[in-house]
Amino acid sequence: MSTDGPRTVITFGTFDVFHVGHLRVIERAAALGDRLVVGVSADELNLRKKGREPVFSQRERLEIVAALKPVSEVFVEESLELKRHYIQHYAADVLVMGDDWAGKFDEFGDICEVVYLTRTPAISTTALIEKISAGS
Ligand code: C2G
Repeated sequence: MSTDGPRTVITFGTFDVFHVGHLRVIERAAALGDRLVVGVSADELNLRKKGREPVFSQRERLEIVAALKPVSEVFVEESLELKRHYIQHYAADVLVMGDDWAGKFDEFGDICEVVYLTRTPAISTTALIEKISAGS
């Protein structure tokens, strides 16, 4: 956590089948500081935690997120258990997550501000995959 200088915001996500809900959380996270760092979850982490491979590979997901105007830096999030390490490594002042994670990261309140943003309603990667698969 830094007292002066640019305010760094960090957020994490899979950002698979990138959609407007992802864009909005990134834009709103960036607005909370001067520099936004995004941890994009590794393919291996997804397989372990969600039991399926993302549609887009981590290399592609990183490339998409890195190209967004509000994003200053991206890195691969190798493990959910490394959050404290990542927050400290990037000297983040604020951790932002969507409110599907509400309360889950309060333990990091000792090293940064923790903010949960309301999810964009009615859109998700899972729903998109289902819709595309159904061909409707
Ligand atoms: N999001 C949102 N609105 C939606 C869908 C997603 O605001 N309609 C937000 C989520 O709350 C999250 C971010 O977009 O903050 C990325 O969502 P996912 O790709 O689903 O990320 P997730 O798999 O939840 O992250 O350390 C966390 C891990 O990296 C996993």
